[in-house]
Amino acid sequence: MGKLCVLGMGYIGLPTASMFATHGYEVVGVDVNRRIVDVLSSGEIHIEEPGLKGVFQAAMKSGCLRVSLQPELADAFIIAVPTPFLHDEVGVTVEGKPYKKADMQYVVSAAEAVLPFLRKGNLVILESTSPPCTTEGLVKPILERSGLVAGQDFYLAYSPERVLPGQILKELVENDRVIGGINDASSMAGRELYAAFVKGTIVTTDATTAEMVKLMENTYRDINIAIANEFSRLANRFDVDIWEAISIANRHPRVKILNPGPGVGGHCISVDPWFFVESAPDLSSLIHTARQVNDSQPEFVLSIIERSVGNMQGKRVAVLGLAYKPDVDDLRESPAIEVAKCLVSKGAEVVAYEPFKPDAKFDEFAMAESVNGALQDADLIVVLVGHSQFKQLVPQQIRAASSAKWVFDTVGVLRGQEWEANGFQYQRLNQSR
Ligand code: SAJ
Repeated sequence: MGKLCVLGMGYIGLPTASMFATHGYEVVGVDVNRRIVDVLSSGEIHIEEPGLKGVFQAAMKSGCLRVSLQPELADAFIIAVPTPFLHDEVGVTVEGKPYKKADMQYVVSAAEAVLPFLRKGNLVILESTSPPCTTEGLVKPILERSGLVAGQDFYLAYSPERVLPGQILKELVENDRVIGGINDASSMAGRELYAAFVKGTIVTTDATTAEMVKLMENTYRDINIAIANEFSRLANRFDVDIWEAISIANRHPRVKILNPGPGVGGHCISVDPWFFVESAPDLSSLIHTARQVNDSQPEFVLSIIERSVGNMQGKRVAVLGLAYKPDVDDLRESPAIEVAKCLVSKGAEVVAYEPFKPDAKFDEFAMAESVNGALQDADLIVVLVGHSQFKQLVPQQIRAASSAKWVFDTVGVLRGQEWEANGFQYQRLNQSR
């Protein structure tokens, strides 16, 4: 056991720091955001994740976890900062197709923050999802500015986080863990560290393979969701209920089509495939196309709504759900927000309700504090996230609270017949009859 600095107190860094602290390590959780450091220091957490508060508070109470704006001397450093894409800079392929580029500034500044505290024998792990060759090509040269040689004087490895938001604590422990060292000694040092709490198999490889593995996992899922979304458009063209078609196709023993929806959001799957496209645009046309399909799904949802409702000008829309997926509070890259903005751009008046982030603010549309607040005077209801709470909506009660004519269920969570029995025109995504 020893002392650990975890840089980045977000969705990955905070649970990781808490787990190490409850498994015998002295941990300093570092974040550059003073508000986050203040909230954590007061014993509260700034993100919603089942079970996280309990583990974090146990770690703080035990005295093994502290939070700070600065790293300090330690045995190991884990970098778990965001790698979003640049919002105001795009690349263009030789065929003229635009692609998004990774914003590596947080990884660079985290590595630079470690630099003054790096000592012989230390271990540095990068967990942030990154384009191939980041550990060798970006992080290693920064750390070697210390005069120490990576792999010889200190250990360096890439170990991707692979946990599913909503199940982070369980998956941190149970998932297999990949450690990609820049040499064998670095992989071994990484394996020893994570063995503190990982019950899954710890697989060692080299750093660039580990980076590719992470990107391949999320890209694979993105492409599979893209084909589900494309099937939904085809089903719409051929007047087929996509949900029925998928459930029948999935009876084939080797077919498992995922769910179509309003698009792909979150900080991972909608971002990571771009790292391949950016690194090798000439080799990534399938990946690129899947991204474009998923990114344009909000417009498809809008077209479905317009087909039933007609001109959206002046229509009052109750939008239920803004998070990027069910039962999480994360709004990053959420397609639901894109759908809401598309509706506004067509002249609709949108009032949105997001139970996990009721205080979120948007320039384009208003937020309600409850389902009923959003429903007031609505002409149509659009369900954009399959939150458990929305599955429990009782159409009789909604009828009493609202004179809305249409209900669009883009995530297939409502029982359509009950809504129809209560006088709503109910439509699931793509269901055209
Ligand atoms: N989605 C669909 N249809 C589906 C499944 C998902 O439209 O059938 C949408 C969701 O609504 C959401 C998006 O895709 O908008 C992504 O959701 P997700 O649950 O598939 O994945 P994430 O982004 O929450 O977490 C993923 C996971 N990766 C894989 O499953 C390969 C997780 O294990 C990673 O650790 C995480 O990315 C990450 O941090 O990279």
